[in-house]
Amino acid sequence: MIKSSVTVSLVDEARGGPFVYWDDLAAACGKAKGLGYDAIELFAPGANAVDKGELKGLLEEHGLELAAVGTGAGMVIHGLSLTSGSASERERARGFVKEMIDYGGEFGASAIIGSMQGRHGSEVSPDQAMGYLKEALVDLGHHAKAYDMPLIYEPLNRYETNLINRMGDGAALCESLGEGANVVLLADLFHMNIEETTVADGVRDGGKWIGHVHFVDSNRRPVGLGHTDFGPIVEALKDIGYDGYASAEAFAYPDSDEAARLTMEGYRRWFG
Ligand SMILES: [Mn+2]
Repeated sequence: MIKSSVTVSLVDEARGGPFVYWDDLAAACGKAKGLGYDAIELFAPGANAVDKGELKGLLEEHGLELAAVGTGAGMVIHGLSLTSGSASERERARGFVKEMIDYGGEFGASAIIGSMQGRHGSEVSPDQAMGYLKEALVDLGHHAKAYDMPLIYEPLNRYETNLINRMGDGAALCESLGEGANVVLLADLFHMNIEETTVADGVRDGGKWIGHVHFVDSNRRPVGLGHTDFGPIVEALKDIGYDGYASAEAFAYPDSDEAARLTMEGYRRWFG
């Protein structure tokens, strides 16, 4: 059974980014529950941004799960990257992610490596960057084992990383790390619309490694407001036996409430 989730951002520096609800966690939880969501996905400035007791109370009050926690604040606030040319910066990046793994872990939520993967460039060759990325994923996936939750790695489109852009390459990366590495893939339908031959083919290429889905239309607007053909994608997700979250990582377009409502409408249409 694929479950529904909606993103909540508390990160000022990410203003205008692809998150449905903003700023007010308590209000977002109330609205998510009102629309029938199973969970929220939290994008926070760091592991100390929201008191764990407060989050626990809100989730319990509304009968919501925590689907996952983002780690991109390490990049957008602190400029950290797991593939930086500086060893100390790579170490700080891992430290930031470990704190987020520890934070989410207590709620049974995985941490997501998206923008924190960084990119290769003048100081770091493609081979070096892939080496740093693999080392980091193994270390962080191992760290996540304490919570019996996998680490989620997200291939991004070419404008956001030059490391891994396609699900097939992501699956090969996971294969190379091995099952024991405790790393799964995030299938973000927006990135895939740019990079894959078809999004459905990309889902099949990711196959058993897919552990999380960002459920969004072709233009990063809520499901139904772009040109994505969801039928074949949903069929592919069923074929691979996917049973994680379909999480709304979409612009608050035309506004947060409508984006959340439209995504839930899409979720019910495609997965209900
Ligand atoms: Mn995403």
